[in-house]
Amino acid sequence: MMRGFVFDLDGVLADTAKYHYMAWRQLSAELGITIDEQFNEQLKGISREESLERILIHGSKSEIFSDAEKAELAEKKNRHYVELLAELTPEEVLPGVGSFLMNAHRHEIPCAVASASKNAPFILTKLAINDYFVGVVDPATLTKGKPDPEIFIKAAQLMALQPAEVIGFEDAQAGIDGIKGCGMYAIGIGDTQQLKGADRWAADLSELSVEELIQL
Ligand code: B16
Ligand code: MG
Repeated sequence: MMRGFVFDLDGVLADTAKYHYMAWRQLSAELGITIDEQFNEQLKGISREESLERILIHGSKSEIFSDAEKAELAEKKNRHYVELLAELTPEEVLPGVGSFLMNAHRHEIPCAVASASKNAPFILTKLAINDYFVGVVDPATLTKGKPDPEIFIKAAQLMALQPAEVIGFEDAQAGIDGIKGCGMYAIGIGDTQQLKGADRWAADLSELSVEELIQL
């Protein structure tokens, strides 16, 4: 039996990826670097600092900036991202999220969040789904980001469960790799054609049943 669920945020609970993309595109344009949606795919699930590094390498500008300047650039992107998040409302949860979380609660299945985003607590509060989670892993406490399984192992610990008792939901390849890396059951969410190694795939949570999943 499965005893707990761990959710990625961006792309699984809410479509915040579009705001990340808008904020990165604005910063990139200011730096004279062009990024498109296809490039943006490889930023999903990746930390803010690592995302900036990938953009700078893409624009052959990684060597130009000092570490302090890179920290300031990452901060600038975040200021713009947080401005965009101000408009976020509970209606922007992805399809099926509300009823799935309610069902999990009804069955007393604990849920946790394993997001690379340092803005996760703020976003969960804006979406009004904060109370459904026993915990949110703080990405600042991690020694390695996704695809390392550390964040998912910590999420299982927050629920006092073994990874093998937990189902993980992810929209990014780095996340699926992290989930499988600690022996959890992985469900790929979204336009999942490209997600390799998941145990199962769904367009969104509305296609999945809590009652069926806990029997796995
Ligand atoms: P922040 P997830 C990730 O969220 C995003 O997919 C990724 O694009 C972003 O860079 C990362 O969070 C860090 O976010 O800048 O808000 O700390 O998919 O792991 O929920
Ligand atoms: Mg994601």
